[in-house]
Amino acid sequence: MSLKKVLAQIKNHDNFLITSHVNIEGDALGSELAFLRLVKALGKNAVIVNEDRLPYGYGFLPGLSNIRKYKDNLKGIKFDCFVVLDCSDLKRTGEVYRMNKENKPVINIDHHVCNCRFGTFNWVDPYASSACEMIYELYKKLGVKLDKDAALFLYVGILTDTGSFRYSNTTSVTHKIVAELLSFGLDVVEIYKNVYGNLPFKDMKLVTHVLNNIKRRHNGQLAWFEVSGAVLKKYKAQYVDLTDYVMNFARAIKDVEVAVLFKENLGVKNEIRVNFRSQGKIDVNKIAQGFCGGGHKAASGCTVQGRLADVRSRVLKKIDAALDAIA
Ligand SMILES: [Mn+2]
Repeated sequence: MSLKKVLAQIKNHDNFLITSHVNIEGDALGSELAFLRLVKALGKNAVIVNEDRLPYGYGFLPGLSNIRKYKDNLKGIKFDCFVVLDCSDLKRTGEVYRMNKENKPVINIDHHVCNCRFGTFNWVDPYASSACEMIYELYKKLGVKLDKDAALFLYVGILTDTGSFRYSNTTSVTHKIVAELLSFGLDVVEIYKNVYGNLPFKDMKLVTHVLNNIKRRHNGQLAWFEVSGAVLKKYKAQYVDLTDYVMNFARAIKDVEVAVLFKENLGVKNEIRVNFRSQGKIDVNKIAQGFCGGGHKAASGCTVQGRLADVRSRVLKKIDAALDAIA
């Protein structure tokens, strides 16, 4: 069993480099910090290296000084095991995977359906709500006691990946785990305020601009938004991921089955990030895979080369066809 092998690898190594995916968010960050705390409790060394800077809303988490940015001076980091969390593909770590020049064993712990099993040791559980739910299991299996900080990290990951416990990945197991985490005295009001109530005002202006230009097609079953590079520049928004904000509004509209956000990449010409959300009838993991992306049945994404209008038309046609197929 892959979990057993992962447990053995954790026991057998002493120095871990931990990373996750680009566009880092709650589950990636929470699982990294919780994994780091876990191995430190076992008397081992660990450091987290991420491609991106910390997103808004997570500055309140303890232990952030354990996180280094890939662009920073990383000399002196030694590791004998490379741990990738909440990440479907090694290339989704950005450039961080390049640090494993000496081909140290790679542990891959993830819950994405589309995970490509890139690790030397893979533990992939698509039924877990979040990577954090899997890290919780590691604590139990390794006999490491949770404390308030570990509970906080795990809670943040589960909270964000389940859309605050309202997506279909929320199970009785999820709630049982969360019940235990809350017993450490977590302040759910304060956590929610930090994660979801911290958007800079100019970013909210961008959100309202994007919402204002929402479009629908397919008898209102398909809603979509787009954010051009020009609009991003105009609003000088700092927050990189508007997806959850605009998608929540799209999903609130009667009859909407699928919502899509197209965003021009400011850094790379003719590269479009596409994010999908589904109410359940359409498997958007499959749609994203058609464009070399992936994720979950109800939430996925891909990066497509091409001009915004061309990419948009190609992607929307695929969703039209999927909606036709269930009609
Ligand atoms: Mn996740």
